[in-house]
This record gives sequence, C-alpha cells and structure tokens, in this order.
Amino acid sequence: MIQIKQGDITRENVAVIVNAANTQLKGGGGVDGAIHKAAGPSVMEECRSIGRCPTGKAVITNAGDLFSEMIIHTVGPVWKGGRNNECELLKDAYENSFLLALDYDLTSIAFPSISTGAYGFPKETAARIALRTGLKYYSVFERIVYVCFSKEDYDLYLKVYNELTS
Ligand code: AR6
Repeated sequence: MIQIKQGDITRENVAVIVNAANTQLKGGGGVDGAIHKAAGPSVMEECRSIGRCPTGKAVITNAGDLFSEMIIHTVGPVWKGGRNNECELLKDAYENSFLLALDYDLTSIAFPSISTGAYGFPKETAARIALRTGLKYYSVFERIVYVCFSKEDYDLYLKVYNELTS
C-alpha cells in the first residue's frame, strides 16, 4: 500500500523512517534536525561510529525514542542544475533505502521529500522519482508512506501519483 500524508515524519508509526541526511552523517536542519531531536543522542552516537554515507547510498541505525524500530539515513544529491546525475542519484537514494529496509525485514517505511529542502531539488521532478520508485517496490512492502511537510507538497504528490497511475 502507498500512502501520501501531510505531517511530521518523526510521528509516523512505521517500522523504519528514512532521514534526508548529509554525507558526514553529522546532523543538520530540516528533517534531519527534527529526527535527531525527537530520537535522542543514541542515533547520533551510531551515526558517528558509521562515519559517512556517500550520496545515493543509505545506512541504518537504531531509532532511539521514536516509534519506529530503525532509521535509514540516506543522502540525496544537491541540485546543481540537473546535469550532474542528480536524478539518478535521487533514484538511488530511494532505491537503496528500500533495499536496506528489506534486508532488515522492515516492511513499513516512511519517506520525507528527500533533497527538496536545503538541497534545492525541483519538487515535481523529485516527487516523480520518489513515487515511481515506490510503485516499483509497493508489492513487497506492507506500507510505504510519503510524508509531505507542507500542504503544497501534499497536493503535488497526489497530482504526480495520479499521473503515474492513471
Ligand atoms: N517531517 C517531514 N518532512 C520534513 C520535516 C519533518 N519533520 N522537516 C522538514 N521536512 P531538508 P534535504 C521536509 O532540507 O533537502 C539537512 O541539514 C522539508 O519541508 O530536510 O535533503 C541535512 O543535514 C523538505 O520538503 O533535506 C542535510 O545537510 C524535505 O523535508 C541537508 O539538510 C527535505 O528537506 C539535506 O537537504
């Protein structure tokens, strides 16, 4: 099942939530800051011991005080105009998150809109990549949740989802 919601991903009751991290896994603002704040220090401790994560790849940690069992930290690309493999790297970030969740038998997963905040990725193209990857994996997950922070993002996801499935 694919769900599109508006809200705060830290409150999602799924087996694993995905964080839009940076390559140094050092925390930051946006959804990364919110996740670390809600989860508590055990997550940053584990991030430090992992060290780093290349763009497009994903790593997994405990989820501290969150409802979820684990957190997958993936790194989306910084948008630099679109000719630097940004679309492929964003697809990889989603895809590697799905694959890592399956490795750990985590069958419900929630995503934020990776790369569309501080990293400046155009929202509609990003939503299309996010949802297309979800449509590829939805049959092997109980639940895939796209958590949109704003009403505009929520409306955009619904529009793109309808285009992709009609
Ligand atoms: N729940 C769901 N979505 C959220 C939340 C939340 N609590 N908070 C923000 N968003 P961003 P990026 C949305 O900037 O572009 C960080 O500093 C937000 O509205 O968090 O991948 C990292 O450390 C936007 O739609 O991630 C990296 O350095 C989306 O999450 C860098 O920013 C992603 O925005 C990563 O940039």
